[in-house]
Amino acid sequence: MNEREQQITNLSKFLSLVLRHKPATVDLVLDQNGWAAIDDLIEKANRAGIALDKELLMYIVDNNAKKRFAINAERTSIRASQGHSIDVDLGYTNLQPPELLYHGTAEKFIPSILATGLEKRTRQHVHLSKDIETAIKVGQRHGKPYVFTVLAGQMYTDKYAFFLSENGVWLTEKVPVRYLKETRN
Ligand code: HQG
Repeated sequence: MNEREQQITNLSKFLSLVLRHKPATVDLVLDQNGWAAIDDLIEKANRAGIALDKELLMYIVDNNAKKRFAINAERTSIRASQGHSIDVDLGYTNLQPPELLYHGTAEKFIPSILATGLEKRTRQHVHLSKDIETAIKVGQRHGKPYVFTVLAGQMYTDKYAFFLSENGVWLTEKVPVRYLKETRN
């Protein structure tokens, strides 16, 4: 990674931190839907010694591989599209998911997951991927990856709510063990 790429990665992590988990680290306040005013965010970041301007911010939003951040229509506010630990209302509507979704985790979590099902832990939702490759990448963040197949269509029939984040991640409240299956390619 060159210096510019490292700077972009660090800033992207900073944005995830303040827009998903800890806005107070730079004195930022998010509204109830998770939005921060862009000018305010930049000013507070600068005050905390973080070099950020509007051009750089927009570059990160547009070029982020996972499209983690969304900008409002007026281009005045920014929020994270998913991944929050703080309580925000993202306003997504309940949507019928594909028949199968995937959850990438680490092998070490399998016994616990098979005991209690998938729980959202520190986040606002359990995160599910639409394909196995993405799920493997998510799981790798935690250790040796393992992918559960989630019977999402069946869950939806059984009245579990599903939401699709603006960046293509499926979200739900929890996944009981009976909807988890071994993944077969
Ligand atoms: C595990 C990234 C034991 C769960 C990704 C996961 C995603 C359990 C971990 C997004 C469990 C939580 C979210 C149980 C769940 N017993 N372990 N009963 N239930 N777990 O990071 O899904 O790069 O909060 O399997 O791409 O890994 O940040 O959730 O391993 O979309 O944009 O508890 O974060 O996106 O870990 O990742 P996380 P996640 P970003």
